[in-house]
Amino acid sequence: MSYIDEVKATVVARNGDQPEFLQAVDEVLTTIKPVVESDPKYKNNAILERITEPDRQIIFRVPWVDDKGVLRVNRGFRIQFNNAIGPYKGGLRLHPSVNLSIIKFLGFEQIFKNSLTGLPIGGGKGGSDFDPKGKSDNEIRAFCQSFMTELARHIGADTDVPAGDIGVGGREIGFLYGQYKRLKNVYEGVLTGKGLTYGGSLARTEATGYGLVYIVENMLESAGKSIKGKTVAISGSGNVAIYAAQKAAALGAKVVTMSDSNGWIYDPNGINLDVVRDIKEVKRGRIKEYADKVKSAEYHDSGKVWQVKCDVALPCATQNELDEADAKLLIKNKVSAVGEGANMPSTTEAINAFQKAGVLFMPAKAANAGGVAVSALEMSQNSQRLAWTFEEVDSKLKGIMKGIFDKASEAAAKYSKPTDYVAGANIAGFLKVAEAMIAQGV
Ligand code: NDP
Ligand code: 2IT
Repeated sequence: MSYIDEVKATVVARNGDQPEFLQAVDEVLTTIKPVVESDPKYKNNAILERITEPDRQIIFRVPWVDDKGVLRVNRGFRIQFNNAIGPYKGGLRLHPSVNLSIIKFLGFEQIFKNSLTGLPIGGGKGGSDFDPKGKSDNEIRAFCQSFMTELARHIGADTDVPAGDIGVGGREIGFLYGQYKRLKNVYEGVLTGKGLTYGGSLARTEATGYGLVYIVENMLESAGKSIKGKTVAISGSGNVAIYAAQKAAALGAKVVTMSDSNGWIYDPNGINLDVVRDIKEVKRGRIKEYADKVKSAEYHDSGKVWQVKCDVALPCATQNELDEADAKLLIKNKVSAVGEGANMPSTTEAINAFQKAGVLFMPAKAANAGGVAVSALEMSQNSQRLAWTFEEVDSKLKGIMKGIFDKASEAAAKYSKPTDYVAGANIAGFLKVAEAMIAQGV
């Protein structure tokens, strides 16, 4: 049995009940094979055994009191996966589907994504099965304070720096930060995605969506194309989806779809983002309301956005939201590029279908790295006690996305096919972390 297959078997035996984690590990180990087999040092240093086992897995009880005075209990997680190249860094997800498998897959992906940014950040992720939908501000605050009461002992500006993910935005980061400060009496950059009045960075809100469009544009340009004039299908209507749509429209594309977990909208005239932002960012409502307000739009509560004909598809909602049947439909409708704004939104079979059909495909680790990259820039600003302008941060983000595109392209050309950005991103991300692990001993 090859070294890779041995490690895969061990990971399956240890984590058989964690399908999302196994899916993420399988993709990385399969694609980095040419590198791992090119030098015995990876096996001799047990790099694959070590990189697939988190440094630390913290699971804790989160008790809080709801508005009716009823005591509720959720489960909290923080997975500190790998800190070879910097403090653990990665978001917190609040969604009822959260479990150990989901947080471990996200933490594992984060190791390679963070490495690709070129910035000194390790991989981590956390969250809870708490459902923020329909909760009052008071309940959100009660939950966040209780969650941080336990989390605070495990994190720190030089140890582990959480941020947002699904269900965690500016409001939640504020409550979490306030509680950390109260417990520790330290004013430090322990979280990113903070408000601009207390250490947040300009352009962090926009960063993931903007970065996604920047790297998709890099990929299209390398094939002699551009996003200008293209029809774009986006799923989701949260932080990543909204700012991907904004940047795509600014570059001359027409975004025709968005969605949430209840349904999706199609607006052949191009989505009016002011309306979406009012529904989602201000009123915390449902995407259905868009069709009540904009007459050219249709609302569907079954099917998916991928049935709409488009040139560019940007899945920006959640894992495994785009399966093989969706990929085949997109291919039939002549999609030319796919960029993953969400983490692992395409199933393995969907990725294989896109690659086989010659669709340009930019995987999540590279495509959505702009968010964590600007989080790392927020950490730099906090350490310097300075704040950079929007233009400064945005131009750094553009440079970082181009750097990621170049690294993924070079590794793809060297070890696989020039446009195999899946292998390219995994290999380029892996090489830096593995080098650092070997240098630091066991
Ligand atoms: P938000 O909470 O702002 O938005 C999430 C969106 O996805 C909502 O429209 C939500 O709909 C939809 N969604 C979430 N879960 C599901 C589900 N199980 N089924 C269908 N729709 C769902 O999160 P973000 O925009 O921040 O995150 C979106 C994706 O991007 C995630 O995969 C996240 O990990 C990834 N990401 C986020 C980064 C960031 O900086 N925020 C950085 C890199 C990646 P509904 O409201 O109905 O739940
Ligand atoms: O998946 C991700 O990269 C994020 N949710 C952002 C993490 C961060 O630390 O900004």
